[in-house]
Amino acid sequence: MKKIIVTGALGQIGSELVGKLRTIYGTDAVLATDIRAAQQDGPFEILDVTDGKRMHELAKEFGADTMIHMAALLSATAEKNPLFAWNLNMGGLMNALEVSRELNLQFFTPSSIGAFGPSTPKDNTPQDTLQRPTTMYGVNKVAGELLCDYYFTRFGLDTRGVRFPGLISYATPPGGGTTDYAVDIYYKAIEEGKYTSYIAEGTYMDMMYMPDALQAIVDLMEADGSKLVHRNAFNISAMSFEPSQIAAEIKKHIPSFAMEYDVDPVRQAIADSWPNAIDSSAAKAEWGFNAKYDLASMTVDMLDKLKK
Ligand code: AKB
Repeated sequence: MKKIIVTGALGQIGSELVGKLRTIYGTDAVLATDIRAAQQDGPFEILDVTDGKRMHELAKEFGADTMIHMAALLSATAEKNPLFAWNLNMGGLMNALEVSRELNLQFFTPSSIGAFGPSTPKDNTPQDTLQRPTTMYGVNKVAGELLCDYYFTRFGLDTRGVRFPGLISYATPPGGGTTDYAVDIYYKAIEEGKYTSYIAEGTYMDMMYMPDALQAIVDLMEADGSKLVHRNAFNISAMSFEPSQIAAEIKKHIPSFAMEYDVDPVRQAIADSWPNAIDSSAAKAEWGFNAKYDLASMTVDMLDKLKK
């Protein structure tokens, strides 16, 4: 039986990922951990990822064979407190990699489109390209991608990862990201019939609906390792849009929906430094990445689920 320890299990991705993994592998096959306590339907432990000793104890006691390390600060929050972000994002990752090396665990951690910067080609951004990010989050993500590659080549650890775009979900709201507007807009469309975007019209970013993101994690972890050329930091994207396009899509279902703009210079600068649309062909070729939702089908499902 697979035994998976998940860090950051109450975060935007973790909270849905744990449920999916428990459905596939069994409730007792997944140990959810987070820095705060929560009601859970399966094994749960409090874990501060900067405490490597505790992480080792929990993984060992649970008999884990897989580590899925999700705990991290997102881009906008990291910009508010860069030193804390470095300590949490890099300290947590180093601990997770070390525990995985010591216990020989298969390892997954996400990178992000935030690992790219203003000098990266903006359109059809290649898998292997210039990465000079200008945010603390981006610096953490590039360092993390390199560390995961290093643990594979130096220690033979089975590290895997993707570069996630903005993720959109109706279940758990994100916190502190630059792409969060594309989630908030659906909540506000239902609650108030209008939304004020902090990202300017015309700013394209890659996005993905959460079910596709969760499936991508499962598919990559189950993929034949001998076929993976890149292993870590696969570009994956399902769609690219700018604020007026998502607003237009919502208007098809809520005709009175109104969009205004009040641009936040910090998050706008981050968004401007990221690609418009990345190329996911390496992920498609190496492990069959295939997103099912586009902007239209995601909008139908988000509005439907949020109305319930
Ligand atoms: C963020 O906006 O910080 C995240 C990401 C793209 O990594 N959603």
